[in-house]
Amino acid sequence: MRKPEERTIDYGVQEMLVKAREEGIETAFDRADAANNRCKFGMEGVCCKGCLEGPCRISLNGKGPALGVCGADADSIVARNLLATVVEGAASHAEHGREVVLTLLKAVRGQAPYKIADEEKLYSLASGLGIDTDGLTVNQVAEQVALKALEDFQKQEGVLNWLKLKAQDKTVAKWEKLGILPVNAHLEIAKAVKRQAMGCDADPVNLLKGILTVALVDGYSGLHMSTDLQDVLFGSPQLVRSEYKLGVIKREYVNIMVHGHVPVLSEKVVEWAQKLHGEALQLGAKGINVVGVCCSGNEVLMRRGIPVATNFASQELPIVTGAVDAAVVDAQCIMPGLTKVAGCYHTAVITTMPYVKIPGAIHIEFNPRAADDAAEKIVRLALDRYQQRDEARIRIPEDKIEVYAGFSTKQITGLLQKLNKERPLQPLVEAMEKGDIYGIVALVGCTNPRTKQDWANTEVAKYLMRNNVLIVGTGCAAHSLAKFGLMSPQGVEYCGSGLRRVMETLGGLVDLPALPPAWHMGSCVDNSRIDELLIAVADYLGVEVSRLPVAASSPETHHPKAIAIGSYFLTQGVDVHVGVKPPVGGSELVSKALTAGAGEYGLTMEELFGGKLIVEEDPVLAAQKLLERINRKRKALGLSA
Ligand code: XCC
Ligand code: SF4
Repeated sequence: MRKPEERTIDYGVQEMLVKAREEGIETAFDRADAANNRCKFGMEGVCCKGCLEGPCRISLNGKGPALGVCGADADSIVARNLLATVVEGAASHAEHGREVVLTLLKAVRGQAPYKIADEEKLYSLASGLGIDTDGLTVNQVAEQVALKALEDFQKQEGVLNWLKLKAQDKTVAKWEKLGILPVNAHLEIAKAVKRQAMGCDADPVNLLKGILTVALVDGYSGLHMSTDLQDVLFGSPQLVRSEYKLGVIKREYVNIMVHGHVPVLSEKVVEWAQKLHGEALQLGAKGINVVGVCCSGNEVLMRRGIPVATNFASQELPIVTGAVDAAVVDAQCIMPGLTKVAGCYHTAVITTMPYVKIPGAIHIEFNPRAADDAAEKIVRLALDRYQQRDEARIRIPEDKIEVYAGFSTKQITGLLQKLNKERPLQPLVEAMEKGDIYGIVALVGCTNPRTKQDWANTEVAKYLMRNNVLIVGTGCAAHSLAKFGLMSPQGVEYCGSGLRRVMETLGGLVDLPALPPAWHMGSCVDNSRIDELLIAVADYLGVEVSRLPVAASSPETHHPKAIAIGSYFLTQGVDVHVGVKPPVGGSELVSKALTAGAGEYGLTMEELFGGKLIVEEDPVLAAQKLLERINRKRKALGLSA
């Protein structure tokens, strides 16, 4: 059993791990320790459960079977398994996108209680999609945009509308040549599920191409579409101040934790928490306090400044404070363990989606049409549970910290316009050319109960910042950086002098001593914002994204979605680091295709697109490798090394 300080560097979480142990409550960290004897075949990706002739396992030392019963070898099995993983990630994100589309469509047809919040973004999407808006009302424009989005789940030929809308033309031409352009999200997902099934695609190179197609589905029908339409519905984020860590849970308030991903739910919970404020007062509480976890937390933080309690690995720990009255979830990254922990307290765990239920949870179905009804019920349930608290068992860590979030591309360009009205990217690009900003690294992805929570995420970021690399963060990795001060003006303490200077100048434009050197760009679907920023810089320089001195890093990965996002960045030629080994080691072909340099091994990602996968568990070595890659790209661009 690891000690609390070996499981996480977050003091509040450590304190709650001790409390959990005292009270005999098991958490994901305990289960990770107990499940220590991991299957080597699984870890290397050579276990196939594709049919009832198996499971088949390919020997790792050459002394056992080299083929499955059907004759599949390690290369096919590893490639198929990886495809299945990327499909899970892309399906999660594409379904997220589709839910948002349907919400928008119902809203503008008067069938769901949501309104358009960002007309400017709506019109820019409409124009990008080639919609003639002449004579149309705002709602009619939104309807046309939503229908264009729906086409990406229906059409039988052509290319995803959202890909054409968002990707760089030159890169699209590359994908076209390779034959990996996706037609429609559902079709590609179904095709991929079929091709990895028993007796279908066995050619590892062809399977890798299949992975790239699904990665593009993830990027466009998942990330970009979700962010775009969420901004239309709920507004594009602007700089916002808030707080992080378990100390944001307040003893005198009714506490509701929102967890999951799609803001269609969390936005309504926030709204109803405000509406029922008076009823909380009547119960003797000071109000209703909504706190976020994981990406739902990111969504309401970015747009509403709602504080964040914690990230993935420690999602059960807010409940251990004894002061969370309801935990409401939608989909993805919800540990079934939540209801076991909640069962030891008065906390109600509320599931909301018909296809995401957990034994022991209360199910209140949430759909856009009945959004107000459901959200009201959810908040009332929290009020009800508040009255059942056991005061004697409440202990809330005091630790909390200030953050600034809300870095949408709109926010960033708006800010830079204060320096250069006509060409806002000029100051940023100039700083990059001078080396004051040596490069940009997207610090993304998760935390993982098997590794020390927040440690690798923050170590990689700090090392890079010292070397003047600007960090842009999303997902649970952004939570890690926020929890440790890197997303506040104080974060400049960790910066090299160039980066520090730039952040101080930019901070001055918004009356802050400095801008945080790690920009919080949102949830995991908001990796689209990072993509958008990189494309804007690349277009400004007249090059492809693959040539920029930038990279992505996910030091504490766990979810298939993170693997899908990483694959998406690889298709654009961005180097991607992961700090947890993906299960591909059993196939030299697959691992080399991902990790070898151009010319080092047959056909590789680097050769095709210009970026590769870097697998490195040690955060310092990882940061050094990323710097070396950035250095190389700087030189190739003719910038000082
Ligand atoms: Fe899940 Fe988005 Fe990973 Fe966090 S970062 S653990 S995927 S919640 Ni998406
Ligand atoms: Fe074994 Fe082939 Fe069936 Fe996989 S698909 S379980 S390798 S027989």
